[in-house]
Amino acid sequence: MNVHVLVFFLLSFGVREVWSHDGISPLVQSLDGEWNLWNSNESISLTARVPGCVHTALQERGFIQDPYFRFNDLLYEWISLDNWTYATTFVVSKEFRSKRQVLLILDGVDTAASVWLNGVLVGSTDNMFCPYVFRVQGLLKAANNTLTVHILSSVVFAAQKRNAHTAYSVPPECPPDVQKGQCHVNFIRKAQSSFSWDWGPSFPGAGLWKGVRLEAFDLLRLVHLAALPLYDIVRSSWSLQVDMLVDALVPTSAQITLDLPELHSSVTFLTNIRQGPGFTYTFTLHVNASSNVKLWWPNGHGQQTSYRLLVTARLLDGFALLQAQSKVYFRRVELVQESIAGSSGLTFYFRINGKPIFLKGSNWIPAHSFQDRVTPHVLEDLLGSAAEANMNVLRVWGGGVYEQDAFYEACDENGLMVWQDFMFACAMYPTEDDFVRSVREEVYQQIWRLKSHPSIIVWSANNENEAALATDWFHIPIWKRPVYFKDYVTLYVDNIMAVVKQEDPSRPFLVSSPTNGAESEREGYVASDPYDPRYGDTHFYSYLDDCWDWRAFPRARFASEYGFQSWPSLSTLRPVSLAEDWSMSSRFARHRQHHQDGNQQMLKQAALHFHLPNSSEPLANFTHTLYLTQVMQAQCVKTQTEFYRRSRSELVGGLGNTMGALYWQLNDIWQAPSWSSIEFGGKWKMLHYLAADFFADVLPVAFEDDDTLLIYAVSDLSQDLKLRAVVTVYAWSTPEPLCTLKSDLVAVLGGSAIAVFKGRVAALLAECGRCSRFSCLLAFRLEEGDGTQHGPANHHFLCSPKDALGLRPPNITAKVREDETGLVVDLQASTVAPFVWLDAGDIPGRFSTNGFLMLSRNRTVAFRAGRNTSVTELTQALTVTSLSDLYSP
Ligand code: BMA
Repeated sequence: MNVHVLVFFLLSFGVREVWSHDGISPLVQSLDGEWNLWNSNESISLTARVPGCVHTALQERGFIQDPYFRFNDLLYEWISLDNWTYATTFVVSKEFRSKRQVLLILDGVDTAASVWLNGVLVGSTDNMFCPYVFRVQGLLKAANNTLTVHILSSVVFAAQKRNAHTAYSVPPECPPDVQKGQCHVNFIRKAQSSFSWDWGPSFPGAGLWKGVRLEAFDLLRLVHLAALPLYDIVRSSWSLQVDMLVDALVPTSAQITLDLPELHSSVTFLTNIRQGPGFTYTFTLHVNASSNVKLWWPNGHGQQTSYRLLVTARLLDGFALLQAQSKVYFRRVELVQESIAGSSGLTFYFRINGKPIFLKGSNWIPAHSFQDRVTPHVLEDLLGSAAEANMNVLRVWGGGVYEQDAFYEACDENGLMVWQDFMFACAMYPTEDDFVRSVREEVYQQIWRLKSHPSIIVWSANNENEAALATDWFHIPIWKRPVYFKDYVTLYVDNIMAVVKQEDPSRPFLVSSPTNGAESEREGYVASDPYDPRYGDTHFYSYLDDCWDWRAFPRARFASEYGFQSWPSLSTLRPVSLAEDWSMSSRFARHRQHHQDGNQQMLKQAALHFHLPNSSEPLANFTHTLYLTQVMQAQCVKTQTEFYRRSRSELVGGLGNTMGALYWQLNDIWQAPSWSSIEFGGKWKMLHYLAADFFADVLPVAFEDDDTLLIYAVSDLSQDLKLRAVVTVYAWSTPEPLCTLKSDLVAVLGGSAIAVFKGRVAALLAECGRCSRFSCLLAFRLEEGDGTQHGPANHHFLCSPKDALGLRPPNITAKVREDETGLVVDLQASTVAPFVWLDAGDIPGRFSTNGFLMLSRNRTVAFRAGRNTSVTELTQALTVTSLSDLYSP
């Protein structure tokens, strides 16, 4: 080697900036920006942003309206049936072309495409989740270089692949009609929900959804830098495993130095870098024993301290080859599956830094059909909302996309653990060589991109495919089943698991969700009943059983999916609808509902406890119905989540020791009814406000067992407390309490749930004088001996609100004013008001509390606006609804 080349890289978790040091070393030329775009017969030709997609370009240039408006998903089906070509022209400097190697890198192509540089086919793509790197040295000229990407219709491509698969069918062929989607999405490595889902439209997008660039270098390129923290239990010491993936043009001897300046730890290795594009190197840096390593903790359990890792590589004579920097965190993760005394199953819980953690959170789906619209603001808002609601985990569900780097960075910083699925959902998949090869590359690339993130605590290979196979969703005749079982093991075990274990042994791996975990593995990776509550995680949905009755729920070890639908508010629907759409019987209301019988199920579930709205005024009737679906959803998910949380320390008939509650689903992809707790656009539904309470560190939970009322104290704290329940009886007819009872103080150990109050309902009511199940309700809270309250106040209805005696319209008045904290709303009510709901219309923002039971005549609620607003504007926009407002006398 005769050239002393200075190669400088700055790396920070996948977001890589590279700069030229002296004009001769690795050069990067971004090809992002404005490209030309046309369809197959060139009847449409326009300019389009890269990164971006065809739909966004067409909308920005006025060829189409908002794809989300009314029925446009149907109207614009032609876009995904056509082929599209992206092209750009660019100059390349002499210096750039003189480098020994030049790479053309496309970080994300959606999906099946051929890539041409100056008329030469440089390669093809078939996987949205893989970056593509082509070696193009020699193909570039000084000016007028043209890069052309021909993208095939994903719908047509998937159908071709399906038709070529003649030996046996790979179900499902098509989504159910109610989803109005496209067929054969399991044959294309693309966001599976883009062909439609039960909460989302069919927009099989096309485009260059991530960046495009050229990189030129003479000697070597650092493709990936990853760091994994390792803990030595015997010595109680930390070290860092540093993995590097290097593309080297010539063999090189180098000195690699790893440095953690804040921890006064550093080490240098002499290593031989081999020639080739994909060799990996692993080094270990022991952290100085005298340094105090601060750990990464989940939200609610501690800080998320990060450190800087500096990596330099030098030639033996001291010249710098490479310099990189990365954020690193220290945390341990274990998935504990052990036998339990008194149960035939196994535990299933996560231990972080040695501490068992109850996982509280939700499931994440793609935040938009068109990923270029998922801006940093959208991510911050959604992830901030999750953390604010006291969540500590999100599951990145397997029917969407591996999220962008900014998503995982924000999760690291917010202490949000990530259960990361691989992108396979609700289907069988082919296992032909080319498909498996592409999947292996996808898994490899994603693992390397993501493995440094402490937030990711588990890899999970698919969503519900074990269950689909075991419980025969697709009606596969018995004699044909062995093929599908074999394919299942081939894809998820022999390939995906094999790559994961090779590239990242630092985390637990699950083959599916739901799964029985270790028990599924024992049964050959497909358990006879993957929903068995004694093992692993469980998904549970039941829309018509009474959700106020906790007996309806499985006492699972870990509930990773459960939920109920609701409608978003009118302010969210308004921009994509017309006044004629605003009724439950409209074509629009039916069109946006992608779950079979979803609208009826919501009303039936609501009708179990509430009268349905009866306003003769159609718009009021519609908005009241939207509101009521949110009340129903919030109450159902609250009841179910409280059941899981109070089950953490208990075994009943061998079931329980529940250690996770992730409801389905956090966010929305468009404006439609769904299971989400946050509407498209970021507005919190009632459920999300309630989640902030039912996920609180310390939570009082009440339930009835026969006629006995029990109040549990649930604590996720580390320290022990002594708490008692304070129960107050109210009549529906008046906000003045009738009487208050206090239990004895009970020791509530950190990380446990325990009964603090137990008493017969009849006796409790009798003590309060003239009170019945129908005329009274209970409010309760937890306090220490000195009266200090822990956790939020909670309440328990003794009858359905539809049967409540004395519940009258509360005539709530609201007055907006400004104080030193910002805008606040003073509420006044004449009587008890359930489910008080403040809606700021189009003004983005959050109330300090919402959807609450108002048990006093006055209450002040703060409003944190998402943009500049005023007392006048909020006064005009604000509506306040409570349950009694739904019913005209
Ligand atoms: C589960 C999820 C999703 C689906 C949801 C609601 O099955 O994994 O596939 O959207 O339920 O039906």
